[in-house]
Amino acid sequence: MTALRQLARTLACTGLIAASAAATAATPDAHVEHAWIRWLPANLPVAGYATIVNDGDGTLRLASASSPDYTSVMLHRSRLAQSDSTMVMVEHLDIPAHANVKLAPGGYHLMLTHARRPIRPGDKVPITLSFADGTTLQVDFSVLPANSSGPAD
Ligand SMILES: [Cu+2]
Repeated sequence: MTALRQLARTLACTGLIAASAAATAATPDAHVEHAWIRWLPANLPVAGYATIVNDGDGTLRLASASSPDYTSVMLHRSRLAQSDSTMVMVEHLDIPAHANVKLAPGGYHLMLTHARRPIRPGDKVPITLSFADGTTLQVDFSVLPANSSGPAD
């Protein structure tokens, strides 16, 4: 690669970073681990799982989530009632200070419906988590096969 092309690339990257930083709201003192989606065929609704870690001194309240790849992203909780499992909508999810909350099969999850593009295992789906204090966190969720039990560590 010539020096000029290298410079052009560097400038393009810098511009991109500056533009996205300006468009993004403040981020909370938190991070997300093990973000993944269990892929299902036939454009069925899929569930997103992750561990949200609150690194801050105050409770963080997850208020909503959205993705450019799905029309709707809802916060759900699975409940095992007798032999069958039901899902209920959750208004918000509190992550205590210096603690984490796991979104995992059988419990809390993000319910993603109506994919806007064909989604396959191996894809990344960006999801923006919005918190009650106005901060947002954008996380890439890895799309894993239907029989997966989560990302390998
Ligand atoms: Cu659900």
